[in-house]
Amino acid sequence: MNQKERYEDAKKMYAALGVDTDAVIEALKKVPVALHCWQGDDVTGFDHDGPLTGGIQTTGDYPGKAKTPQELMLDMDKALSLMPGTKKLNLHASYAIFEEGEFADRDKLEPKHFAKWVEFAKERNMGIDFNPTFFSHDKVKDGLTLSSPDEETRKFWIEHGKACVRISQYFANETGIPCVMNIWTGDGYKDIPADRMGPRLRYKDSIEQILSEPYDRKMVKPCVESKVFGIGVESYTVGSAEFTLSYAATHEGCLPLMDNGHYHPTEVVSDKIPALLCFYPEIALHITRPVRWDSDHVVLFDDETKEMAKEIVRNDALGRVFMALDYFDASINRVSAWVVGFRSWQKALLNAMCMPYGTMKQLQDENRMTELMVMQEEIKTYPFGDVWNEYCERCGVLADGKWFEEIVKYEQDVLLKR
Ligand code: RNT
Ligand code: ZN
Repeated sequence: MNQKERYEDAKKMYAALGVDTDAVIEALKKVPVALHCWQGDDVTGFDHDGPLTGGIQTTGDYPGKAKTPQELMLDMDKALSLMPGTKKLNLHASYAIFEEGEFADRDKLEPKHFAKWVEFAKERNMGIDFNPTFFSHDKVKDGLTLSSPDEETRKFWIEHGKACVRISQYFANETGIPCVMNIWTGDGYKDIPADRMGPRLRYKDSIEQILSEPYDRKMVKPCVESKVFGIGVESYTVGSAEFTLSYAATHEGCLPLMDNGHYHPTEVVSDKIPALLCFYPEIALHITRPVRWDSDHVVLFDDETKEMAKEIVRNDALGRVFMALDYFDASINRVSAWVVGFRSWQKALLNAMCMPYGTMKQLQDENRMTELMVMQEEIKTYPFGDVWNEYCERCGVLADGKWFEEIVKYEQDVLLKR
């Protein structure tokens, strides 16, 4: 059987469950997922020479890392060509592109420093998401930024945040697509603090000041990302889960952002998604793979990834959840890391969309839990791979088993020559 025939067979099997795979494929094509620029260069960026700080780390020294905006864009283009679906670009402020001899510190960043990214995104019909960069900078004082007791330090970072609101508005205006602006800081303490509330009150005030900068609520979507701990900030993080959820709940227009690497290892974000959807009109996600801790491994098509996608799809929330990938692995081919992660999340969404939720919910509500278990187990061995291959083909990208040859070639021709 060739791929078309296999797809036709699969389509019939899903149709018997009441799932229209053609409609699913068309629907998924339109769902935007943000691709993070920082996988391409180990979260280095272009505005500083110092190390990566803020409690996050990359490990590995695989050859071919992008060192200039041109290289990063070239690599990203290669990756994009191997990913099905609608892509959005996710940038950090540290990826500002300066002219020869020009420099602007984080508090002085302007839209013009991102004009080349806008051009890149527009040529590829992509929207842009944005992140102020509150790390890897000499004005991070004693590990603190927006929560610093030093008013000059705090002011600098508030000004950075405000500059980023203006840049986010510029991205939204230029692309015509809403810009999600995510606030995350690594602020915290390695050892036991004496005051856990003071830093949080300052953080709250700082975010309020940043978001007092005018912006169009429909086009710029500010979020606050929580975290349980980071390297060097093991005892206390200012932006904890309770802090960010409460902030978002009490500040209209601000979304909570959950990164599935930022919770205790037995907590699952898949269960938190429907809880938040009961209260928030919109939420945001950073999709990653935490291995024992917030290790930011490449996203795979694994159980929790599938569950997260299911919660978004079966609650009819694809239009309410802003999805972005967030991981960085320097130990493997970085372009491949981008592609595997993006394709895995696409697979998870497609898989979630191929489930007969109406029937399954009914079984649950009628307490027919035995049948529900049997059905959920049997769907696992349905011919999902044939639907996935068809989806890739209809998106004009190479199927599994084919795309990796392109990576090998690109590594030989481009990456190893750097
Ligand atoms: C860090 C957070 C944050 C960063 C990016 C680079 O733990 O997840 O989102 O990964 O901003
Ligand atoms: Zn994150």
